[in-house]
Amino acid sequence: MKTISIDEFEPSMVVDELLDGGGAVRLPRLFSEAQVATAQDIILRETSDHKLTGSHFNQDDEDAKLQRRVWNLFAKGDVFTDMVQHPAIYSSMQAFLGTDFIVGSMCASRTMPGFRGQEPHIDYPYWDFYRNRSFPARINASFPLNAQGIIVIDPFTEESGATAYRPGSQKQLHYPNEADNFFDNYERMIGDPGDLILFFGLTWHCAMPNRSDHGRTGILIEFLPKFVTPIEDMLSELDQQFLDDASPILRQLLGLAYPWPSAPPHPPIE
Ligand SMILES: O=C(O)CCC(=O)C(=O)O
Ligand SMILES: [Fe+2]
Repeated sequence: MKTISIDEFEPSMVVDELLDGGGAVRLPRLFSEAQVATAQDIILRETSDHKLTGSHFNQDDEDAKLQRRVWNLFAKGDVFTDMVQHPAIYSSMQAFLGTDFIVGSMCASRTMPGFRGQEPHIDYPYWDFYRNRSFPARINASFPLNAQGIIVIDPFTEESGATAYRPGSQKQLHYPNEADNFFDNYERMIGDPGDLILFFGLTWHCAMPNRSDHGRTGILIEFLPKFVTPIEDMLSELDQQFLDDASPILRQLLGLAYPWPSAPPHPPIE
């Protein structure tokens, strides 16, 4: 995976590597130890065994115990809204997805020791591309409808289950199947706490088994062009005060700068 230090970083490097290179880049130590520690505390609290015994949790759902999620991090603490607005994220996503790009989901994924790993897949809005007839004619991989960010919270190692991916697989729009033998040929997204990994969601990838003795937490962010519907309903959990206090960038990320659908007469475009 190409590593881009913050000193050499240019948005075009991210665009070129995601479209024409391996499909993924790492920006080391974008976030401070203090930010990582604050995020970790909140995620551990929200994914504790105690929380899992809540009435909404199905005790038989072994997978949910081993891959614990915290949805809608916008509603879980300022540290998450600060991190997602980092200038290196904002400028590279503007270059990759268009200036008015949005966030479709921001969640934490904490895989536990014993987690068996995910199936290789591609991400929303391509995530059901095995139903390719539900997509427009001649849709292709020449331009992106998604980027994924991972903020590394626990060390991403081979042992802990760092995300696996097939470099170059993003150049063809194809949902990975048995015949692709993903597990015969893949690389890992290895990273340290505070690193940011960005990848094009058309790159075949999956979380891998956690064979370590600790949880493996990453913050997963889905970025979309302005016109793709977010996968996660983030707004209904955010109160009016949050929205009133939100920066213009945060409002854009939440889709609030995009006026459609609207009741006619339609708003003018600035
Ligand atoms: O947690 C990971 O390593 C990847 C997760 C992922 O790809 C997903 O949930 O779509
Ligand atoms: Fe994924």
